[in-house]
Amino acid sequence: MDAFKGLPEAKVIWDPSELEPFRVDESHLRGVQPLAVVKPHGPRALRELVHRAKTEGFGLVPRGAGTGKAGGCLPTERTVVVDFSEWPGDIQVSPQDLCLRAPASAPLREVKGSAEALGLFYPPDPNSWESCALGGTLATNAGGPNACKYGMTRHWVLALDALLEDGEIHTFGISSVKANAGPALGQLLIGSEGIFGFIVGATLRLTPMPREFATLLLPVKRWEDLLDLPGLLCGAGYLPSAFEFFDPAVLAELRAHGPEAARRLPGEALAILEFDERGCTSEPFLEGLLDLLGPLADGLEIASDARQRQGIWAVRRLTSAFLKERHPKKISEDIVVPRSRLRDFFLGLDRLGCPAVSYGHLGDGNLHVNLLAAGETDPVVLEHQLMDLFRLAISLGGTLSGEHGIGLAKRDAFLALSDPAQIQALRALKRALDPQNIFNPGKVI
Ligand code: 2HG
Ligand code: ZN
Repeated sequence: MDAFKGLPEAKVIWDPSELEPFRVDESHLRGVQPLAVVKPHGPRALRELVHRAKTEGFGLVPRGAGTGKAGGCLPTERTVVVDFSEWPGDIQVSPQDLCLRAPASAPLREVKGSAEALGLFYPPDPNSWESCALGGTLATNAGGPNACKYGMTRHWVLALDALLEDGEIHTFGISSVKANAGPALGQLLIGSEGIFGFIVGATLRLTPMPREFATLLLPVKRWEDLLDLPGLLCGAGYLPSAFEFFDPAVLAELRAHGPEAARRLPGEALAILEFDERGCTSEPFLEGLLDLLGPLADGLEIASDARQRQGIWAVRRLTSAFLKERHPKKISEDIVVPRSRLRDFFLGLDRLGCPAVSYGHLGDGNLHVNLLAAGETDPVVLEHQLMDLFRLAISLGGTLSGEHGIGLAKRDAFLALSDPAQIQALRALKRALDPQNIFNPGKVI
């Protein structure tokens, strides 16, 4: 491939058999074969790639660790995958500035670990946190259980280094929470899935590491009883750092076929609640909580040590992979509704007759609604089921993606269901920032 000959500071892969792994991520989709995969090792490679993309007319698709759930890093027609796994740079923590600098290639696990080693906390915790790369979490604005209290990735970014269409890396933001000189352009790049430019590094905000955890298993007999709880707790000043749930179908499947630890899970449905503020294991705190829960507190179990806490989280963390293994062709969505509309959402889902099972982040209304039989469903029927699901979430003041993003998987639905003025504005931005449409073409908008 002439277009890639003599590319400086880069490793280039174009042997078709070696390109195969780059056609998949953690979504149910498969990309086309890319022209090549380039692993840049420095800014010269990116400058040259942008130049060649413009002159030879191919697109550039960014890739982190390939753990995305919406197909954002999958190659489309006439594209080159830019794999940032070998992008250079170290993780540097500044306790004085309560921040951390890291390259896009840094594994999120190491980012969180470097902060923790100095008693500091970087909260974003997508389910893939042990295998994903920081760059991917920035491009997709990743979430996770802790978003319930701490917010999303975008709430923890102070500054960004990003490749723009001039082929250069530019920095947006500074190492302080206060930076108000004009609109925050860096925020536009976070969660944009690489359509405006590629994030190559970031300065992240940190906070002191919580040291006390109250981790609770809350089994219920009637699963609807869980649905008002997130709102009730928040309204009463109890903000959990995580509030996860399994509906009866998911819990039954975990119990019947899951690992040993899952077989002991109690209840017809189950919530995992965690608090992490100082004093959350004290009697007054827990008594207040029990009062609030009333009769629901009857089966409550409190993890008594770190091992038990880890055991509970291990089951929650494997749920996605476990269901995928049992239902390889399932489709998993990640709609959101405001906490106060959770009951209305599940009533609506029943009314639609949607054959779905659910688990996920009840505390912030972000639900992983799974269509287990998607593979055996007539594609036209499936399409209707998904659109009905998205419409229901939107009609309740929610949205079609809480944390996984749009990518390829939800592009059509996003275009069909969004305010046309918003899509027009996004397209105008795309034209302004990437007039030749070289950055992740065919994604999101
Ligand atoms: C989780 O919360 C992840 O487990 C994955 O966001 C959910 O597979 C899924 O849909
Ligand atoms: Zn999730």
